[in-house]
Amino acid sequence: MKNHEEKFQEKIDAEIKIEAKDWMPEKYRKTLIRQISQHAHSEIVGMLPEGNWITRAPNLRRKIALLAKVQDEAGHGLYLYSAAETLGAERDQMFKDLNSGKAKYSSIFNYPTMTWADIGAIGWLVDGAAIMNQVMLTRTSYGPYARAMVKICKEESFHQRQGYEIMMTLAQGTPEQKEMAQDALNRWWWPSLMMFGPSDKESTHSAQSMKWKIKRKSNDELRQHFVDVTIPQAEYIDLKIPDENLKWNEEQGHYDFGDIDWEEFWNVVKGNGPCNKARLKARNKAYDEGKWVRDAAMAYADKQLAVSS
Ligand code: BYC
Repeated sequence: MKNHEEKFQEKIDAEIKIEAKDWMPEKYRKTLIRQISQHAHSEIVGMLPEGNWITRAPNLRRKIALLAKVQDEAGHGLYLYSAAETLGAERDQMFKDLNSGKAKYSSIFNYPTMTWADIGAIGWLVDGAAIMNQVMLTRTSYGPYARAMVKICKEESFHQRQGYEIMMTLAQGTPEQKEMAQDALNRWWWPSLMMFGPSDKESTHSAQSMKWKIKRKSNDELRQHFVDVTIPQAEYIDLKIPDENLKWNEEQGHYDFGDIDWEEFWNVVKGNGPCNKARLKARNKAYDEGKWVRDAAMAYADKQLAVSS
């Protein structure tokens, strides 16, 4: 007789989605809660560097697009927190773990947005990297996560284009504007490559997550794909990728690229990046100031329950 674990793996291998009420190994549940909540936190913290520029967007069209993008990110966070809740995670606990610094979120959001061109670079590179990873997640084995990713990916595509269009406009503008775009690319390129996580041989969770089809492509595979599609985009707008070792590898049909500074990556992940403390401070402030809204929503829900029972 097959045990639960064997039957579960058979379902995964047969590409049958796992749903909230299905039996699942405890470690599968925990891995998903970890990844989905980190993903949700990334969306919410990711609103901060861009939110910083809403009041300073150069014109009304840019302001409207940026406002919409940041609102989309709040929505993505909400779908993802909801997906994590289907696995038994408590939303308030997830917030507390983020606010205390216990939970992780993407390293990329610990870098500052210094100029308007950074908003272009974030859309182009950060959302571009996110899409690469998230398109794979539309086929992840856990149904509620996969379905949330479908809508998120559609919106991310718009985000990526709005960023690339900002970069294109600046790159075709005055020499100062072009320099601003190049400077933003210089600062965001390497942190964007770090978004995909440690190299496959250093990745602790990849082997099990690939077996369970939570992840369908490895960190290095996705990073390589991102490099290969992004280089022609940089060439098209005449900007230079800040990597002296970038070279087309005819034999393997991809670009070889330079070494990533993993020390910087782990330093940022451990809380010592340029903006980690400011990000957590902003999240804690928002949480504390939003208490009255949560209390009011709970009081209203209790009242509705009392009326209906
Ligand atoms: N930053 O074994 P590994 C967005 C951690 S936001 C920080 O390879 P895994 C957007 C990892 O958590 C999109 N930590 O892990 C929003 C693990 O630590 P723990 C964000 C990182 O999970 C606003 C350890 O390193 N996307 O789109 O198999 C504006 C070992 O790593 C990072 C997602 O979250 C990192 N970059 O693979 C614009 C996608 N990388 O948990 C855009 C969903 C690794 O053992 N997540 N770590 O303490 C994933 O696909 C995977 O979790 C990862 C990592 C590929 C990120």
